[in-house]
This record gives sequence, C-alpha cells and structure tokens, in this order.
Amino acid sequence: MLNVKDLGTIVKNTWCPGCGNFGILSSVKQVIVDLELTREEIVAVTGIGCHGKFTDYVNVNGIHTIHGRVLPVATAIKLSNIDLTVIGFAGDGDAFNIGMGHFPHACRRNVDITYIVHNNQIYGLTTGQTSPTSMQGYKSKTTPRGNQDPPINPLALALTSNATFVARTFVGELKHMNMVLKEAINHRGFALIDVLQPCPSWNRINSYKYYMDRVYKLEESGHDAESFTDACEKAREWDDKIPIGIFYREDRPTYSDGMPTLKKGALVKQPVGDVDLKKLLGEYS
Ligand SMILES: Cc1ncc(C[n+]2csc(CCOP(=O)(O)OP(=O)(O)O)c2C)c(N)n1
Ligand code: SF4
Repeated sequence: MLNVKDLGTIVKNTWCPGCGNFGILSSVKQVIVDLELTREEIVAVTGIGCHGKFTDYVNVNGIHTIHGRVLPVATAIKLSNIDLTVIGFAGDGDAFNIGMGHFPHACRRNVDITYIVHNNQIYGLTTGQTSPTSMQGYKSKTTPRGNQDPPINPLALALTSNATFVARTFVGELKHMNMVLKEAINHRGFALIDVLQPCPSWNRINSYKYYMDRVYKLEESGHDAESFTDACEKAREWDDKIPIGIFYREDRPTYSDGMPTLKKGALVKQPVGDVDLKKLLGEYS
C-alpha cells in the first residue's frame, strides 16, 4: 500500500511560499493513500499554468498537456482504458477561457473523470492577468481600470450543463477538501471540484482571510445535494457567505456505459489478434 511519502518526487517545488497549490497537492496525495489506489491505476492530466506543475510533484502516471486541453486528453485516456482513475487538474484560465469549449460537453457526456479546477481567480503563471473568474472591478495589468466583466460561475455552468457531481472546496479547509475529493473520485461520472485556491503573489483580494471570513459548509447547513433546484440556488450564493461542499450529485449512466465497444471491458485489454484491418486500410488506399 502506498504512503504519502511514496507519492513525492525529486523535482524541486517552485510554487511561491503560501501558494494554495500546496494544500491541493497534500490533499490529493492523502486521498490517493486513503482510497488505497495504486500508482499504476491513476493518471493525472494537467494544463499549462502554476497548477500544471502537479504532474512534476506527484509520483503517479501523468501527462502535462497544452493550455486548455485537459478535458479532451483526460477523456481520451479514460475511454482507452476505463479501468484507470483519471484526474484532470486545470487553472481557472485553463478551464474557463481557452478550455471553455470542452467543459459543458464533458459535463453533459458524463465522462467518468474527476476535474479539479485550481480557482485562484487570476492567471498565476503568466504573472497576474485577469481571468474569467476574477471578480468584477478587479484591477490587474490587463484590466487596469478594473474588470468590467461579471465572473463565470463554474458551479452554475456545470449544473446547467447536466454535470452529475458538482462541488466546491477551499484549501484552508483540508479535511473538507479530502472529503470532497474522495467523494468525487468515487463518483461514477464527471465530477467537478472548484477549489478556492489563494494566489498570494498576484491576487491580493481573494486571500486565505477573504475566504476564511466567508466560507461555510453545506454539509452543516442541511443542504440536499439531490435537489437540482437547491443546488442552483446555492451556486448563485457568492457574497458575505460562500458555500463549500457537495452542491449536487446524481447517478446517471456514464459516457462509456453507452459505448458498445466497451461492453467487453477496457479497450487496451481487448485482443487485437483477430481484428482484420485490411478493409479499413483499403478505404484509405
Ligand atoms: C495556447 C496557449 N495560450 C497561452 C499560453 C500562455 N499561458 C500560459 S499559462 C496561462 C494562464 C495561466 O492561468 P491559469 O490557467 O488560471 O493557471 P494558474 O497559473 O493560475 O495555475 C497562459 C495564458 C499558453 N501557454 N498556451
Ligand atoms: S503565482 Fe500564484 S498560483 Fe502561481 S505559484 Fe505563485 S502563488 Fe501559486
């Protein structure tokens, strides 16, 4: 059985002191250990950004793909080998700007992957430009007079795109993050976890204190995660109070459940000896 130390790597960590990514890294390692997963059965897929260094820092199979393409790559890996536990890691820029086109489709298809969005409401790696989740009025190099656009609401978007597991957590609440992550990985279907991740270097507004003063746990407030209406209502709450927890979950067949080619199990485990490629090759000759 793995322990947390086994999941470390020799790569030097270059995240800034106090970066919220440290909390996500330690939670992911703890959850892999708690769920008794093996290194071989997990694949981490990262986009480009500070979050993208995850694949350097956690010793599991990993692919550091290009900016915004976590979901198509993660989907392809899952469909090639449905026995794998596939976890995508994306920044808010990665997920909701350049990668936005993939998001509602992954939700509605219900591909069985976990999608962790490191939501620091800013572009971290490229030194602090306004992102799609930056708050209105936010001043940065790209919006020096203040961000005019209202932010994307990742949870509302996931809900209206028919996602079957929609959650939010905060890196300042590690036990809570472990609980949400475990539930997301165990969920059969697409699971979004929006993680409130302070970036002390570039986002001076949405700090640890900002969130600590506001977050409250849905689990302690009688929220019914099976009610779509309640989930939508809670997803709109972002003010003096910010809910964290599992907003919504639903059991629905996954994308691969509907694929006839996967009825016999994972593609990579199916024999290829009796497959006749001549006809197919003939079509292209
Ligand atoms: C196709 C492409 N466009 C733009 C970039 C430049 N770029 C690298 S990271 C990034 C945004 C980083 O912000 P985010 O995705 O929120 O991740 P964070 O660094 O905050 O973790 C951008 C625009 C790129 N690498 N590739
Ligand atoms: S720039 Fe922000 S997100 Fe990137 S490592 Fe530093 S604190 Fe973390």
